[in-house]
Amino acid sequence: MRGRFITIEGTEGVGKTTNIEYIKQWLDTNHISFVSTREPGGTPLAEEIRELLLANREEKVCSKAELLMMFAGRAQHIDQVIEPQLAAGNWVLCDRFTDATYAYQGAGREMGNELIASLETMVHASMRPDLTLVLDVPVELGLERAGKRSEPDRFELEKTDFFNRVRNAYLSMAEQNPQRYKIIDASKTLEFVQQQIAYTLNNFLTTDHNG
Ligand code: Z5A
Repeated sequence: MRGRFITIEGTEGVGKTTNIEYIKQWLDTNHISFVSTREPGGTPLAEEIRELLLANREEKVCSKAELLMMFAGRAQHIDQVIEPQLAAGNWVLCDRFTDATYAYQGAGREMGNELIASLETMVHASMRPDLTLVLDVPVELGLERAGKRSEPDRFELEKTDFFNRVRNAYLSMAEQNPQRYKIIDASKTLEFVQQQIAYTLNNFLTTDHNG
């Protein structure tokens, strides 16, 4: 049986990295074999593209170049990791996927959805995540949390307006497809956030996952 594809999304500092560790424990507890991966990145080549994308540089990166690099890395990641793992029956847990492109490039960079949809079709046809957890916090709180952690990368230097467009895009995608997207209120304590995640995953396992 094909594995399940779970993605985790949200704006800066919402707690994806922190909660992925919790989801990995949940998968282990449920004896589900899985790989944990991320975008941009996930293979040696795609990780090199990630470095190019995140580096602060004097040259302005044009939005189309950024978009194409996202999808170049994604094509490699799907070919080398995501698709073979799902086909082998393993679950794939991915920190960000194409929804991030709709949110950051489509809404954040104001590129719109049309170009992204055509690249999405080219790169992964009708393949979509089975479940997407959208960790949601007010932008200011996420930036405050992220700011305590490390030097800002090229994306983290964006203004609050940019991240509000990103956040609204995630909320709008979730509203349009509540079957796949589950919004987690990540502004609460970590304990409460993880209770919400466990509830969502347990539901997914018993209702959506027929294996
Ligand atoms: N990007 C894009 O533009 N287009 C695309 O298609 C894709 C990506 C795929 C890199 O992503 C960048 O790529 C990203 C979007 C763009 N933009 N940026 N920046 P990334 O996922 O690698 O990086 P990130 O979004 O910056 O993630 P992050 O900053 O690592 O945040 P996080 O993983 O969501 O948060 P965290 O490290 O788990 O938590 C942040 C801090 O908050 C940390 O100190 C935690 O201990 C604390 N925390 C977490 N949860 C809580 C709670 N509940 N209470 C209190 N404190 C908490």
